[in-house]
Amino acid sequence: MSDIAVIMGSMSDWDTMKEACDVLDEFDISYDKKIVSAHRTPELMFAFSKEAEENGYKVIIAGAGGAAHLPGMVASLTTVPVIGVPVESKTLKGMDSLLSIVQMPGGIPVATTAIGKPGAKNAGLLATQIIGITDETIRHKLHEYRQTLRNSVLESGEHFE
Ligand code: RP5
Repeated sequence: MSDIAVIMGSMSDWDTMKEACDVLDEFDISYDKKIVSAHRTPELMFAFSKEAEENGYKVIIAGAGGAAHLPGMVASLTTVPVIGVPVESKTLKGMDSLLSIVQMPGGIPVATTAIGKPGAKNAGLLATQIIGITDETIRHKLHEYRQTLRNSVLESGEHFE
C-alpha cells in the first residue's frame, strides 16, 4: 500500500509531474503513479477516486493541463485531500490550467500549486508535510531540507559584496 497517488491527465504531463515524484523519492515516501484522464478515461477516474480511500492513499497529487478538470473531479469523488498541479499548456502557458483548478466552488477543496515544475515540486513537498504530521522521521528530514535551503542562500550571499 502506498501513501500517495500521483495522477496526471496525459503522459505529456510526466515531464512536469516527475518533479513531485522526485521529492517523494528523496523523502522515501511510497507512491503510485498513474495516467488518469477526466475526459478520455472518465470511468477510470471514477473508479480510482472511489477506491482511493480503501486503497490507503493519504494524499492525491493530480496534475492536468488546459481545461484541467481532473483534480476537481477527483476531489468531488473522495475525501482524500487532493493537491492540484496546473501543467503548463502550449497555447495559454498554463493560465487555463491554473484557473480551471484553483477556482473550486466552496465545499470541495483542491489545494492548488503554482503552474508547472515548481508547482509539481511543491505538491511533492506539501504531500510530504502532510505525511509528516504523523511521521517523526519525515518531520526530521523536512527540518534538514529547510536547513539546506537556508544554507544555500547564506552561502551564495557570502561572496556577493
Ligand atoms: C490534459 O490535456 C492533460 O492533462 C494534458 O496536460 C493536456 C494535453 O494532453 P495531450 O494532448 O498531450 O495528451 O488532459
